[in-house]
Amino acid sequence: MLKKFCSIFLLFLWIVSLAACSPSQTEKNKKEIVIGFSQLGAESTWRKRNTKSILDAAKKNDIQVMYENAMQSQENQIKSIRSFISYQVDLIILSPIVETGWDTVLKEAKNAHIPVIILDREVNLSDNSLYTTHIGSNFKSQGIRAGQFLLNKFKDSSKQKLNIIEVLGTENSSPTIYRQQGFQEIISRDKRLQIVQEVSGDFITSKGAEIIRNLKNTLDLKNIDVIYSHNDDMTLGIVAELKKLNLVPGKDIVIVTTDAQTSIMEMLEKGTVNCVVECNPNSGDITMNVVKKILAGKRISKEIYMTETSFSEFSNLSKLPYRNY
Ligand code: GZL
Repeated sequence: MLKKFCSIFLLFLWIVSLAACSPSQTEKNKKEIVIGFSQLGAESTWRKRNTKSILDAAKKNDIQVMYENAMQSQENQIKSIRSFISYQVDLIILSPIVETGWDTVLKEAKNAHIPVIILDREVNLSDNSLYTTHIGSNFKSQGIRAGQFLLNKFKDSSKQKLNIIEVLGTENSSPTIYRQQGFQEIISRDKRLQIVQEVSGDFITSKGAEIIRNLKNTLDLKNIDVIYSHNDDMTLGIVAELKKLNLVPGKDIVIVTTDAQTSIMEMLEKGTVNCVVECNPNSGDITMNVVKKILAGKRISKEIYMTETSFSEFSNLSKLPYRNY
């Protein structure tokens, strides 16, 4: 009797030990998610933070990422998307350098039954069913915030004309298109605010500096009241060049900039820039949650906006919240 009990007990222990070390059926069924991520480049501090946010969040969620840096080339992005399709990834994340030229390749992704998330910048398509959702900023509201600061800044000014230089980002990209649209809509409410130059700096520090070097030959920068820059990296170049010309940024020329990277927030604290409109690059966690929801067949809204605000010389400069990049 005892012998029989021992053998049954040993058999029971053996079965339990097997179950404990072998993966459960549900774990085996849990297929690893593989996504293709076409990032437009590494042109700015903002972009590098955005890429890190995505890759860190994917790792945290055990999601495999085929990451491709297109180095500012739409052609490279299209090639990457085609390689993701041939690899049969579960989902594609596209951060498009410009708004147009995506219909054909996104049709190929749709025909391959691969869902697409548009990250950060937007796309302009003939058929919006070619992507599941856009996760990014409301760029027009960023331009509006920049313009509203100037309306407030100069509301009591006795000047009859206020000359503005607008330094644009990458042409045909949605941040450039809609920041410009929002800004110009708002400043048109005060006829004294006049844009005297619009120049593209492609979101790059060196081009921001080059713009000032070129403009000083055609404009008397002492007559410029405001520079509105579409991103902080260009502003770093602009500020450095103004100082070489013995112009005091933030005093001689009001500086309004976009992104809110730490180096610029420190400039706001010192009065070197006057207004910082935030553009939030930290979309990794929200994006991975959306990836899992899409692959679980859940409904997703077409537009998911990042939370962001703006800071200025009118903020409590002793308590500025620093962003993590
Ligand atoms: C905006 C993003 C822009 C940033 C720049 O969401 O696409 O591109 O404002 C970046 O810093 O280069």
